[in-house]
Amino acid sequence: MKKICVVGLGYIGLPTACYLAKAGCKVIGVDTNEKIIHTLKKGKTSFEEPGLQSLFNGGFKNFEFFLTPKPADVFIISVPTPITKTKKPNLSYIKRASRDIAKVIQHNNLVIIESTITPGCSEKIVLPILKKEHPDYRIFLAHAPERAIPGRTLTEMIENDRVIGGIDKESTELAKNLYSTFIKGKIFLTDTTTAETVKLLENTYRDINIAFANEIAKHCDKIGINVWEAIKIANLHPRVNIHLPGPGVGGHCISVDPWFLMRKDGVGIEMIKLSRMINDSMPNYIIKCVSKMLKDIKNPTITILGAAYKANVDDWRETPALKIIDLAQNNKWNVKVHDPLLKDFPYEIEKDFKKATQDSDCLLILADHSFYQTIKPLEIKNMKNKNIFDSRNSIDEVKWKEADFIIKILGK
Ligand code: SAJ
Repeated sequence: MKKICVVGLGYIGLPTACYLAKAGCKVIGVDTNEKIIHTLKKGKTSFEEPGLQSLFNGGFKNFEFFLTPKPADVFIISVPTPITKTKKPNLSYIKRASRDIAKVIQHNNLVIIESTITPGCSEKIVLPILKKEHPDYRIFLAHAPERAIPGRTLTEMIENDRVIGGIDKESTELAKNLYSTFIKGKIFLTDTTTAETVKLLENTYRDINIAFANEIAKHCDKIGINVWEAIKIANLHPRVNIHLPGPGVGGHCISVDPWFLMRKDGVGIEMIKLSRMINDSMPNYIIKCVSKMLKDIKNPTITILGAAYKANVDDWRETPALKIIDLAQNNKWNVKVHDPLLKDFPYEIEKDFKKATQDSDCLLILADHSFYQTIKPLEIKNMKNKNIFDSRNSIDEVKWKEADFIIKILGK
């Protein structure tokens, strides 16, 4: 069996490494974060994802962990590709991983990039770095962007169709053979730049669609109709699929990837930019709506329910909750944050729901974790004023009304 070196053991690298270890490959897991390596060496996964710990246990004997890449047959790069403050793609992690791999790469090795990258990055940036030390080496290189959604990563990693684009036919075939060891979905083969672009199109499509939903939500608030019902009915049309409004788009992908599609000359980007702006401004809109509810309360206390970027994940990257907390504090509101899943959040997280509602004037649902469905509104007796704003249309309104809550739902 092959020896695979997975560089970057985050939300995609670790599950991919686990599937390969389970398939019998010898896996060298690499991460520059010592804490992650230490945790993994002890047999514990470094983040929560349904089913991940047991998958990891199953292949544990095939793993070795290091801070830098070691010689292998195949290298998989799954490091972050964030954006800078000025919204430019930050490829520094990709470049660093490529440089580290170049130090140990051997003739005929295959390198696969899973990270989301800019069109042209594989051929124009990664390949020259890999070949710099050994221009005579035959190096196979392919882009195989991940498509799994956090919360369902393990299932989607196997079942989703994949796109793989190599710099040549052999690279594409070699990457396909490796992924076929654990993927059940169809694998579409193409060139690297197309594969790079496809991944960006998928997330940009979703961002634009959500921006549309957010605009309709604001419109429905104005004209007094229910956006959730309107979208549900519109989506009954066989060729319509409008996404859902919310407090803004978070996560490490959808709020970031559209910026990777922007070209220097600005051609064809108007709609992408506008959608980013609309989604990024949703926290302001949410705060405006909550302000209306609290207009008669001096120095109110609000309790944010769910600060993760979406329901049932322990991930707060790019979460709109951060901006909402900032805006609320700028308004001189007292802010409490409750989240049953988050750890290491920049603001203090109250894990005890009862303490989180103590003396609060308003509950503000941002991430509709399943936990909140278990709350019995009649049992909440310690709030100063009973207001609830739901940005996800997740609550059972009858139950909250019974408990005398004043309810406002985004777009309803
Ligand atoms: N959101 C809405 N309305 C919706 C759907 C989502 O406001 O109708 C918000 C969410 O609350 C969240 C953000 O958008 O803040 C993103 O959440 P998501 O569930 O749409 O997507 P991610 O970021 O968790 O995962 C996406 C997925 N891409 C697509 O569905 C096209 C996943 O398949 C990709 O693998 C992942 O990005 C990635 O890594 O690129």
